[in-house]
Amino acid sequence: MKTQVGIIGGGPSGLLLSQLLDLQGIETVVLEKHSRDYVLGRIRAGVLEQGFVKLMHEAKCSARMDAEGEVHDGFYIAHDGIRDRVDLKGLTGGDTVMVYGQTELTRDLYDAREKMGGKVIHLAQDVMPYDMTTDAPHLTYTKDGTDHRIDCDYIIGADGFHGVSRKSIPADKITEYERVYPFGWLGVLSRTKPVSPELIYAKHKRGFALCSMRSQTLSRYYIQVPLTDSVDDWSDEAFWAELKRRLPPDVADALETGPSIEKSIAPLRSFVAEPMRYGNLFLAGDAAHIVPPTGARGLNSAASDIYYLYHALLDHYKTGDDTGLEAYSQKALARVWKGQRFSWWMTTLLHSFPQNSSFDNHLQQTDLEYLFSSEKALGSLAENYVGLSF
Ligand code: RFL
Ligand code: PHB
Repeated sequence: MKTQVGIIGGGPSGLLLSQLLDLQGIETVVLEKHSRDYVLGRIRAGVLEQGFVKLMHEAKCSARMDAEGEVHDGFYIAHDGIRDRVDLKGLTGGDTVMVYGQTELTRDLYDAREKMGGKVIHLAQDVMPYDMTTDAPHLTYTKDGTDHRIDCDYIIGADGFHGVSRKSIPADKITEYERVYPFGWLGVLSRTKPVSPELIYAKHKRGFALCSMRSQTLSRYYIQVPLTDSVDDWSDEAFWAELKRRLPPDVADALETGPSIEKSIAPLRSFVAEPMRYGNLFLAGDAAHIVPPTGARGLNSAASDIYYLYHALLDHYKTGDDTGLEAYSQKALARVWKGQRFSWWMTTLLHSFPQNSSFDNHLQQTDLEYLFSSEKALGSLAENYVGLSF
């Protein structure tokens, strides 16, 4: 098989790029290791910034998101038994975020690809990129016991943190920066009414907690847990009891509980690989960088990669101009690092760190007091949360 752009990974990054390029008449093939149901079964992001929403419009698959997604003008930070509101709209002069689940967004992208007859190959095993430093790179994979080869102009590594793309770059050609946090997030999805119309990020000495949602009948809650915990250690009852302990009393009293329909633990990690290009292999999204979910930046950082890559490939195919491709890594990384800084800061501000000294804890508390005493500090938080411009 031959195509122009071979994409490894059928998550949001790979599907969005494929959809955008196809709309411009540029051929793509997406190779996804798992089944469609498996990909849609992963419960991940919930908050999208405006830049992402605009890209979904450009990709012509925003109808359901526009109808069912919720626009949020702000969120709360709970601490010391109270809630302080971050007025995103007021602080940024009109910017908001969209609450729409990654599962639904991925489903919309799959549907859009299917409608256009896009090639998305599921259950593609042992995908490998070859000859990335030549003008004729190719991909190989196995499906149903048969070996396949795809020749392409460019390969896009959009296969997430554990994918094969980044790992296929020689170690001396890539630098990795990493911070691993000594805790994870235990997440629960439940068919209950969200406790608050806006998200609540809660700082508590027992650990961080987050009240989020997917719709007015579907709630998503998280609590900080030690890395040594497993899902089996947490019955639904234990989860709800611990969540309540970490919320202000009025919020805890209003919390509607119910059986979990999904429960999982995600470790927290900051990670960046530089550069995001090796010859004609370009990395995008979680394949190149990971953030702790505290600032809701992960999927949104992927969106800016896709934006830069889409325009760079468009320039190449439409006008023969390669300056966008040459500048891709540098441009994408400049924004990625700002997302890293913000996610690290939000994580540091709101979590309980087992190794912290009393001095560290004082600084953390002061950081929070400063935040809610300064419009400028709040403005900076809001500007980053709604997403810096691409
Ligand atoms: P994905 O979604 O990991 O998709 C990669 C795809 O590649 C496939 N794959 C392969 N395919 C072929 N061959 C191989 N060798 C392959 N290896 C892997 C995988 O099966 C998969 O389908 O990466 P992508 O597309 O870059 O998207 C990134 C986002 O998924 C991620 O950044 C966000 O989910 C992060 N995130 C959040 N981001 C936000 O912007 N806002 C949020 O509110 C938010 N909340 C979250 C989050 C992530 C979380 N977890 C579980 C890590 C909340 C959580 C709990
Ligand atoms: C979510 O709803 O899953 C979610 C929301 C905000 C975050 C992280 C996760 O910062």
